[in-house]
Amino acid sequence: MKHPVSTEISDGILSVTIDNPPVNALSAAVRAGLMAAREQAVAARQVRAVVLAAAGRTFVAGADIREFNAPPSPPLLPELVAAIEETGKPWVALLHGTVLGGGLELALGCHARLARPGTALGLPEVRLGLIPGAGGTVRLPRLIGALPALEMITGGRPVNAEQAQETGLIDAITTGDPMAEARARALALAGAAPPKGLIARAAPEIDDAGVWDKALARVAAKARGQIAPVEAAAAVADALRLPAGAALAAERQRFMALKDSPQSAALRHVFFAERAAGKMPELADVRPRPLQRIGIVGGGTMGAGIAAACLMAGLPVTMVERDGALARRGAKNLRTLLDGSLGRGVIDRSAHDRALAGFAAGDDLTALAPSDLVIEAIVEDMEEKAALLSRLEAVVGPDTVLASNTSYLDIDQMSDGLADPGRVIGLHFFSPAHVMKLLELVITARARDDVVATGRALGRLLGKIVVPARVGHGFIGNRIMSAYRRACEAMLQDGALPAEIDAAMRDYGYAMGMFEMQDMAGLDIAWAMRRAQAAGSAGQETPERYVDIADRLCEAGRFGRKSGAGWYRYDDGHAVPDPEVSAIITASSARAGITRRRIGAEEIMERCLGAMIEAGRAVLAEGIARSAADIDVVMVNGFGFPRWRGGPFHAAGISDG
Ligand code: 3H9
Repeated sequence: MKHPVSTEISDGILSVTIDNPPVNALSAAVRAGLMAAREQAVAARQVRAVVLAAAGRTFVAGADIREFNAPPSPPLLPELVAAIEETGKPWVALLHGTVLGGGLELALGCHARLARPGTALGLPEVRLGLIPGAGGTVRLPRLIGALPALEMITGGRPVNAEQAQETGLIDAITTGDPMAEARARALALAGAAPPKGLIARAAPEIDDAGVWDKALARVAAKARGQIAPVEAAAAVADALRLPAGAALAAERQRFMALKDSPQSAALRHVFFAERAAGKMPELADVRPRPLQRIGIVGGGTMGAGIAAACLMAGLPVTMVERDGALARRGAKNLRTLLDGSLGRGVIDRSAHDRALAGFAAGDDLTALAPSDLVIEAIVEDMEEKAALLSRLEAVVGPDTVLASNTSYLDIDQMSDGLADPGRVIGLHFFSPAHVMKLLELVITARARDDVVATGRALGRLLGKIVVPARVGHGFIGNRIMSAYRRACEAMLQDGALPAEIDAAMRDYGYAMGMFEMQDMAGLDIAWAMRRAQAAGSAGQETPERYVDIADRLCEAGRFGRKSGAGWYRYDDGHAVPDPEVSAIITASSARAGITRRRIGAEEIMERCLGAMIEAGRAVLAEGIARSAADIDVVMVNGFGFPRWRGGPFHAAGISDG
């Protein structure tokens, strides 16, 4: 096998190239190769300076996460970085792609950093339940200052090349031939005196203790049960007050403890599960159909959200509504979403304007004729959707893929009346569709492989995490969500109150409890669906235990936040427990003949998780989901399950084995 690190000496410069696809992770072999290159730089008298670069799509994207399940093998990364720093000859890192984690720490061991345009740099370790473990918390503050370093290390968000240049993280962005510029910089640094590394610098002073304390408090408040961000902040604080050597040792200790923590194991599980989700070996040799123009029917929240997602990914969209007024409303909805994305800095002005320029809305279905893929996002009604698919089939070309965004309905039944049901798939987006990363790709019974591949290709173009599912009421996520919603409502009838269940879920790590979330989303749609189900139109099994509390709430006009009251009352926008709701709940218990009892937080979460696992097992047994890991990905990315708990199956200690 080719060695992942190669070297070449010319004109006094040792060029070191890392070539370890796909992302040049710092495996043991790469570390050994770099250590050997460092020895070569020391030993070879003609070498005056070193340029470190990487082949392929990126500079080093971090330590090799796959190695984290075993004890590290030498040379260790902190030792390598220190050795590079103390070579006695300057190293210049030439960066491109995503310079992350151990990759950035490696660059911080060098004596100068140049980045090609478009490079992103970050220390995302907290997202894996870790902190930088190779000197990042000690060197970065010495380079860019205490507060910017705290933000990068505890937030985990990468910065772009321009921001990196502003803070001094990189010395320059290359403008011409990057390698020539890096070589010139290396020779310029090669002088009589050995170059000083960042570790030799004094730690920065904190200018304003009040601001610093507030920043630390913000990290703790945002962590919501996660250890890594708090540990990361503590490591940066250590770096400011301890001698460098002691701070490095303290960082390493923290890193090693976190590496073996359940939180990091859970986050690493989700990292790999997300990447495995979209892998569909059966499609390995299947070419997706072209995707140049997307059609969307329906301009409500979902239709507009999907349109925004497509437009922001550079795909032109034609939206069709039932009449001109609705089309104008759809266009307005879309504009609001794009403006919001501009306001949040997700897109810049030119991307915003390009997105708008690629958009058309109207009330004529024939405008969808040139579309490569049409997504219906109309009202959740089988007959209406089935009729729409038939009308679409008459309008579009023979190769156009038709997709339904239904959340629950049987798409096989929906496409029964089509001449070519093999062109139909489900693309189940989550609201807001331009923000949420999850996409359930529903593979209908008759879908052709290239149609499925096209759905997956669209998901990837939109930057979604694509999880394949089969047809079944509520597919993966909503089926499981319904089960634990029922479990929560059963607990209300057994003795708990909404605020107790919500608090237990928040303590577990959810941003919001079940009932706060329902109030936010509105209770009326689910109510209408339950009534439709009761009337038999959705053809779904009835749960064994029906709890009527939500129905009573809706009958009392309590539809959630938007109506000023739901599971809570809203005073000045704040959720307040409402005695009226407690009365509705206790009356329901009495009607069901249940003696109410106190249900503790632990039991609440046990019953929630138990319901998720039971429904998840059914979803697996019926072949609707491929794996427990896929279910974990769905619940984390679509339903607020705390990522650092790894998803319900990981949390319950169940793996695909
Ligand atoms: C760290 O550095 C600790 C140090 O501080 C201290 C050490 C002592 N290792 O995401 P993609 C694989 S912690 C191993 O689909 P993209 C990935 O599994 C690390 N494998 O591509 C996939 O494999 P496969 C800090 C890795 O273009 C393939 O590469 N760094 C690693 O959408 C392609 O990945 C991070 O947390 C890795 N570090 O995104 C960065 N990274 O093809 C984590 C990726 O078999 N990585 N793979 O499924 C990322 O954020 C994204 O992968 C990246 C590329 C942005 C780099």
